[in-house]
Formats: sequence, structure tokens, C-alpha cells
Amino acid sequence: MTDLSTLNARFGLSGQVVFKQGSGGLDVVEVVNSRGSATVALQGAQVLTWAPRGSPPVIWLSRAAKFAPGKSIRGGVPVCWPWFGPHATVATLPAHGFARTVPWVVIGAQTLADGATRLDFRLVLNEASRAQWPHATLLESHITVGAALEIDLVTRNADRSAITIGDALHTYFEVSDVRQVKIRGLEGCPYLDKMDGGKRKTQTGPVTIGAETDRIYLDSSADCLIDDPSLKRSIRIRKRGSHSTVVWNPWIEKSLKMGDFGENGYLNMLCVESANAADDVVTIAPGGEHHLWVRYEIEPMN
Ligand code: TA6
Repeated sequence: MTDLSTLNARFGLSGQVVFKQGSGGLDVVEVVNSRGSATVALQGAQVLTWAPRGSPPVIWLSRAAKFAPGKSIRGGVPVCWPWFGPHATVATLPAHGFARTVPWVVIGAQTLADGATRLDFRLVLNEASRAQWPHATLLESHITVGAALEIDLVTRNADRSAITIGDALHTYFEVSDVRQVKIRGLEGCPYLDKMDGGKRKTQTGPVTIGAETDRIYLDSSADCLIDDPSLKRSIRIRKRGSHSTVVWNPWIEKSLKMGDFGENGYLNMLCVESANAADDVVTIAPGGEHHLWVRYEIEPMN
């Protein structure tokens, strides 16, 4: 792992991009510019926080999150790759793949013309990850921090045979009270209801949360909007290269059982994940690449 002084010498941008040691000894990069601010952990290239300048946080990070090498961090934007959920055949492999719990390499940092900051990361497969994924595959994440947050997760198949991946940006959004919010954009979409044995159902009207909710919406590529009446804002979720949208809130019991949500943490978070999961996994030909791209912005709630 590159030491902090080398990272700051190579990629630091004074007053804008600083690499430092965060909680649990995990290295993070802090971004502050005229348009917004964010913190990204080098482990998993995981966005931990983001807020447009002058706005309350848009990305939720649990106050009880545990920070330790190789452990997933509760909140932010975990990268699920190269599978989503439990591994299809080997139950002992980590849920949501290994990308979020291994160190990524910084390959770029720059200020963009509009004042936003772009950070580039690459996952380097090591022996342990290659044992779980024996394919020549390159994975990069390009994160743009400003008044919007953009993430472009790029999988390149450098192998001689096709690969099939599941992936997701497992984003935890900050909400004032999950019982009051509505998610628009999924009307009419089929979904697998994991709280009802994975039964296939169809969404009618906006999605509201009043109990543990865990759904994989299939064939869903339209924008989603999280309407938050108390904050008088909507969070717009634009995406490309993602056919599934996962909606998750663990509610009371599950969040207490998970142990890293803190007291009533579940009330202030809502996962709306841009994914390729279940029937929507992606096959990439040799030499091909796949982009899973999202853009998050806030707008006044109309
Ligand atoms: O995306 C929803 C989900 O698959 C839930 O079933 C729940 O397991 C959640 O992800 C969190 O998973 P994690 O491994 O981060 O605790």
C-alpha cells in the first residue's frame, strides 16, 4: 500500500485533495472544493460521505460503522463486485464480492473545469481475490465530487473468454425519516421481494417504507427520485449500465442485529442501489468493458 506522504506528493491538490489516515487505520482521501465535499476510503474506493456545498449530507454513514482492514463499512457507497448478494455456488465467499474490502490503488486526481474534483482508482487483484475470481479482469472507479456526485465503475475483460458479473453501487442515502420518504421512478417495474421468499411482484405507485424492505427491481433503468418532505428535497438518481435497482432498509430488528447501525440509525438511511443483479447480470466479451455509471443530485422537492 502506498504511504500517505507519497500519495499526497503524487496526487494531493492543496486545499482540495488530501490523503490522511482515517478511523481504524484506514487511509482516506478528503475532497473539498467550491461545489461540494466528500471523503473516500482507499479500501474499496468507497465514498463514505458527500454533500454539495451548503447542503446537509446526501450520503449516510453509520455513526456505529466499524472501520478495520478487510471489513465492510456500514454506509457510503460500497462497491459490490464481481457478484451481488451471496455467491451463486460457494456460500463461504463474501456477500457482494470482495471489491469493497480490499485496498484499491489511486491512479489519478484532478480539478475539472467546473470546479469539481475527479479521483481515479483501480482494484488490483491479489492472490486472495484471484482465488475467488480466477479471471484477468480490470476494475476502475472514477469518482467526481462537486454539486453532484458521479461514479463510473468500469469492468474490463482482459481474459480470452467471456465473463459474467453482478455489480452494484450499494448507496446509502441520508433521509430525515425513512417513514416519510417516497421513491418515484419504479412504478410498474417487476421486483423480487426478498421479504416474501423472493416472490416476483409488480410495483404500483411510489415505494414507501414501513417495515424491513429488501427488493430487487428488474428491468429498471429510469431515474429514481427520493422525495424527502422534511428536508424539502428530492435526491435524483441517474444511472447508465444498470438494469436493476435494489431498495433496502433493514428496519428495527435487523438493524439492531447487524450491530453497526447505531440507535435508530435505520430511520435516517435508505439504500437505493444501482445494480446488475439476479436476472440482470452482465456478460462481457473478451476485450470488452462494462460501465456502471451513476449521478446523484439534489433538487427542491416539488
Ligand atoms: O442490498 C440489500 C442487501 O443485499 C440486503 O439483503 C442486506 O444484506 C444488505 O445488502 C447489506 O449487506 P451487507 O453485506 O453490506 O451487510
